[in-house]
Amino acid sequence: MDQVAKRRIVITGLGTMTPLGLGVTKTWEGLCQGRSGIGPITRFDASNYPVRIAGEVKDFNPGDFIPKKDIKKMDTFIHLAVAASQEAMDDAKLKITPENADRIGVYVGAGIGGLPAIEHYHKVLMERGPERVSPFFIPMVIINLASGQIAIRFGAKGPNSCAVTACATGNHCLGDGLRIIQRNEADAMIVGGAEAAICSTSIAGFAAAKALSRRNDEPERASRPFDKDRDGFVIGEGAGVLIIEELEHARRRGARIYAEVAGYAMNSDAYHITAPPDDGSGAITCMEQAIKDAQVAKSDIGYINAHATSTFADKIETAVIKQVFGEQAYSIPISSTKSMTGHLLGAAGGIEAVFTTLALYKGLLPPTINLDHADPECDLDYIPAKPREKSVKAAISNAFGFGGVNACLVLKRVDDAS
Ligand code: V7W
Repeated sequence: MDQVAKRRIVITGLGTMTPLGLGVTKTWEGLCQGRSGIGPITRFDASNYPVRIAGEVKDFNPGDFIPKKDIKKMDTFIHLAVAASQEAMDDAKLKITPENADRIGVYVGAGIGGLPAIEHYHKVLMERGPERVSPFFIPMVIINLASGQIAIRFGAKGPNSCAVTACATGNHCLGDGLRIIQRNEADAMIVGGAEAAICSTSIAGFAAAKALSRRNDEPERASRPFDKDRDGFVIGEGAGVLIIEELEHARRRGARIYAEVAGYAMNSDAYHITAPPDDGSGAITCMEQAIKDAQVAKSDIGYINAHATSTFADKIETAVIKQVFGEQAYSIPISSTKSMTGHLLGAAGGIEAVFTTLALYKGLLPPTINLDHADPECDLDYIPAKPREKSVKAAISNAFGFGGVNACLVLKRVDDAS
C-alpha cells in the first residue's frame, strides 16, 4: 500500500472486562497498584486437576449488560465481548445511525470460543439425548458471533468478521480493522478480543501441553514473566475492545483521541505449533515490519507491552527486542501486564492494546509484578513491581501465539491530533 496515501486511524473508545475488574477504570487501577487478578478456579471443581488457578472475571453479571432473553443465546466469551464493546462505545460516544451504519464495522475475535458451552451440551446430549440440546447452542459457541452480536446490538452494518489466531487474536483483529479503515471500506471499527475458556477441558488440555503454571498454592505469584522461577502461564478470561476510527471522522465529531494506531505487521514463524524458534526470527521480522509500517524512528519507541506469558519464551522475546533495538533495548521500559491479568489468550491483544493506549495517553507505564529474581537471560528494564511515570511518543504491543503467529502493533501518542 502507498505509504503516503494512508488514512490515519485513531483510538477513541476503550472497554475491558478483566480479572482485575469490570471496566477500564478498575482494571487500570489494579494494574497501577501492581495487583494480581489470579486466584483459585471456581468455574468448576478443579480439586483433582494438576492446575487449580486462573484469572477469573469476578462479579460479572451478564444481565447488567444484556437483555434477559438474549443471555442464553451466548456463551460467556460473547457476554464479555458485548459488555466490553458497550463500555468502549459509551466511552467513544459514537452513535450509529442509518446514515453511517454501513461505514462502521466489527472485528472482535476469540482464540477458543464457546468451549464451556460445548462441554455442557455434550454432557446434555450424552445424558439426555439430542432433543435437549439448546436451539441456541451453535450461535452460542461459534467465534464470529462475538462480532455478530455486537453488530446486532449497535446496528453496525459495515465490515464484520474476526480473527481466530490463538494468543495473537486481539492484535490481528485490531490490525485487520486498521487495514479495513485504511482501505476506505469503513470509517470506524469496533475491534478487539474476548475469551472465557476456564473450563475442565481447556485446563486439562493446556496442562497436558505443559503450558500452565502449577504454582497452585500461591495463585497471586504464579504469573511471573521474566522471572527465573516462572513455570508456565496462568489462563485468564475477559475482553478488551477498542473503537478505532479515521482521524478526520474523529475530529469532525469532536471525539476524544487517546492515541493513533500507527503501524501493524503480522507473519508466521513457519516453525512449530507451540514454540517460537530459538532465534525469534519471525518475531524480529514482525516487530521490524510494524515499526516500518508506523513510519516512526526506533528511538521514538518508549514502551513495549510484551507478549511475555511467564513461559520459557519470555527469554526469546527478550532476545528479539535486543535484536530489533540493539543497545537501545536496555533503555526501553518493557512490561508484561500478564503478570497481573494472567494470559487471556484471544483477549490478550485486546486488553493489552487498551493498556498500551492508556500508557501513552496518561504517561504512566504499568509494571511487571512477581519479578523477584530475573532470569539471567531476561536482563532488560521490565518496570518491576511499580508503575513508572514517563511520557512516551510511541509504544509497541506484541502478540505471539500458538501456530507460530506473530502480530505487532505500534501506537503513537497524539498531542494535538496534528
Ligand atoms: C503463549 C505462547 C508461549 C508463544 C509462541 C510463539 C510461537 C509459537 O503462551 O502465548 S510461546 S507459540 N506463545
